[in-house]
Amino acid sequence: SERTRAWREDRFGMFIHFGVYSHLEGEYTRPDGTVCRDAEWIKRQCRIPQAEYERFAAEFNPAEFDAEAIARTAKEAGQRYIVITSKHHDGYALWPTKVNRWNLRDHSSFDKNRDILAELKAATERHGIKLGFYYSIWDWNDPDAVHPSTFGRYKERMYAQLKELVDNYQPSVFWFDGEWSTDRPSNPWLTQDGEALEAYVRTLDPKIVVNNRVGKRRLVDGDTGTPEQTIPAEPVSGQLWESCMTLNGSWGYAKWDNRWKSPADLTRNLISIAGRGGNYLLNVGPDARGRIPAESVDRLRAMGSWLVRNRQA
Ligand code: FUL
Repeated sequence: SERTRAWREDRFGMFIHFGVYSHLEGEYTRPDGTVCRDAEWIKRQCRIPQAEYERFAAEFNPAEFDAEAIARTAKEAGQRYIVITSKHHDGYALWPTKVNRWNLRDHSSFDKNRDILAELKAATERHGIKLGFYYSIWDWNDPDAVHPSTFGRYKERMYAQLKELVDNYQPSVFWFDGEWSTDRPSNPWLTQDGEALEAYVRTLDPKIVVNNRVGKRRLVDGDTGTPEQTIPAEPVSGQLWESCMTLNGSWGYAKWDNRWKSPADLTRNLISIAGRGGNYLLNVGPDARGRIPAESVDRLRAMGSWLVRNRQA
């Protein structure tokens, strides 16, 4: 369709996982001194108490987040769009949402005058790159999100946040996630919830590309399929798709994770995905200060120079 034509031609994008979890850099030391490791799931996997996670958030200060450098890195890599976690499962918003105070403006040690999504919007525009948002339907922070009887209240806040994102930053993509959560066993995210959410996004801006994780429906109903860490041998016929992958083994920054993929493997992935008609969304996880790890930048540069050498960029 008209909506997805440009997206298909974009082929290669940058995924960015960034949030309070980045402040922990993949490691949580429990009160008894033992260490628990994870990345963006660290709150759940390491059972960090809510009050303590909130204290980490209050310390979070990504002062070195450099949207211009990120956009330039994407450009040099041959990437044509960026999808950043506006809100991951922990519910923390990277923009100054008015819906609650669980966000980078109101609950951090970061400069109150900065808005990193606005900075990224401006930088991507300068470089002719599109900006999209990952948004988790699943929310570990909002108490109304887990109870069927209160879920409607959570949904209103979610809809209000999505409207803020569209009004403030005009995203080209909404990359939903977490609709598969089993946190509400008696009332999981229903088919009609996904359909209603997609219809709502269309009312905000009909041009926005939406991924299939908006809801549990037949894959072909969503704009784009989302294979994770794999290249489908046989893509679903008639469905657009995008393989998302990490550069090492983690989405969020983890200082211990040195399972870096080689530039040759990454370039092979890109070629094989493009050859099968898919898009490649390759992830970087900025550290606590907001910097993309040098290992990631090096790999993206190597891919970009391969593309230029082979006249693909
Ligand atoms: C998954 C999430 O649970 C992971 O944390 C990550 O965001 C990945 C891209 O999607 O569903």
